[in-house]
Amino acid sequence: MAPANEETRPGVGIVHLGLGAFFRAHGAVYIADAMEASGGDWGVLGVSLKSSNTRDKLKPQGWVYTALELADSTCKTRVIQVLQDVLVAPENPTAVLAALAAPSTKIVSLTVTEKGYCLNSATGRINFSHPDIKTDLKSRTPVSAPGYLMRALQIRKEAGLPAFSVLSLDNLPENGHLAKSAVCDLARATDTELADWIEKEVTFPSTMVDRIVPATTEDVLDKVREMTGIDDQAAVQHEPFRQWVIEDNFVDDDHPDFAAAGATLVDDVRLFEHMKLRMLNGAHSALAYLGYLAGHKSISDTLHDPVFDAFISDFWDAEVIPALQTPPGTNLHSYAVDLKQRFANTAIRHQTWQIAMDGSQKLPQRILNTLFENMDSNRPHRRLLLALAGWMQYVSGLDDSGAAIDVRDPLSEKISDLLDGVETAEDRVAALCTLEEVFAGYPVGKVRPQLTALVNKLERFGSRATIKDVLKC
Ligand code: CS2
Repeated sequence: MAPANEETRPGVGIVHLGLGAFFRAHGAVYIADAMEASGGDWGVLGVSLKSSNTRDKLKPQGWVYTALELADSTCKTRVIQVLQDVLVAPENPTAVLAALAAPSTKIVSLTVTEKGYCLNSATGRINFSHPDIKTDLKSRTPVSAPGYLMRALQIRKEAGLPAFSVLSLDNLPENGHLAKSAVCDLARATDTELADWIEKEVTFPSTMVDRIVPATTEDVLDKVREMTGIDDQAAVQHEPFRQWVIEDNFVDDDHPDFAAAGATLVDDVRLFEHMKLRMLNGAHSALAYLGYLAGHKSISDTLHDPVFDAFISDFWDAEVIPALQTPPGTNLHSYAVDLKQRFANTAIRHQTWQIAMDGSQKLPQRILNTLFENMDSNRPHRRLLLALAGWMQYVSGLDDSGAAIDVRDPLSEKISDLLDGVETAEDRVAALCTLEEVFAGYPVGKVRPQLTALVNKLERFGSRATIKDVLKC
């Protein structure tokens, strides 16, 4: 692909940590639109914190790539040119720190996934026993995202440079506040003056991000080749829908013209985040676990199964919507109708195993908060319990046909140790309920008998039959 003309390239104003497909198909597209509408030096320097794969694919293409938009019966391509360079942190941490500390860097954005914040999920504070955090406390060469942010801010403070804004695009409730906790906790344990400076000078706007972006597959690369004649190894796929609600809280009010790109700037994103995390992501996780157990490969396959279609409408109407406050300008019932259409998009093959990954990091904000709020308020919560039982059955390692499941989760070792030699559904549920990282702070003991009954049914009769049973009552 042809790299953009040197003379028209914008300067770098944003450093992005975690250059996965989601950012390339969502945040980068908003930034491209904002620059097209209103200009500005908002070019992005991407940083991969772990592997060199993305850099290796993008480099020969001059950092330019194709975004493939897939709807049921139409598809479009668009060339995205906002990236100006890509660094691989473990190869050159000094260059990453220099980019973060550059006076031209106004925003550092993040898609490092839930586990990348290195937080203790029960407290929302940094996990000081995390191996990356232990390293970051000892060395000036960081490895974690909070470590890079803290060290870069230390360099900026020492050099008398202004702070930057930290913009999280991860699916976490109040992601800005969590990013702030991670960075400030680490700073406080390193240098209290730095921690005070960060608290005063750095802003951490929370954002709600939404676009379905499954991992790129060979089929996507083939489709792009067929449509454009270009062999683009770094192409990304996405659905037509996109949404970004951003807390309007930037250092010096300096940011791309996000509003011109269609994002919504608000004083408080919490209601939007709750709606999205609990309705979209909660349903995604429920469908991923229960659908996978039933043998469904993708979310659209799962939703085209009438049992799951009925289940998910009921899940929203009976248990999720009643626990939500409506964000301004939104109708939760229409939101559910639109979500179902988005999930049913047959051109998007969002794999159930992909969404099922990292469940220990996702369950609290997607399922558990709603479940235990409903229990507290005497509202129905059996469908949410079934989603949780689905996760328990999934991590136990066998699907409905008896095939082994490859469980990918930062706690997978701990989970398999807990389940080692455990025979009955009752004992499995009891063992999993001891996972502090997932259940601390939730009265999980109170739902253990119901959970056990559901896991038992899942094991004996399979996911579809158990859903039917839950829908009857
Ligand atoms: C999904 C999300 O992988 C997952 O866990 O639920 O990536 C989801 O597709 C996005 O949040 C949609 O905005």
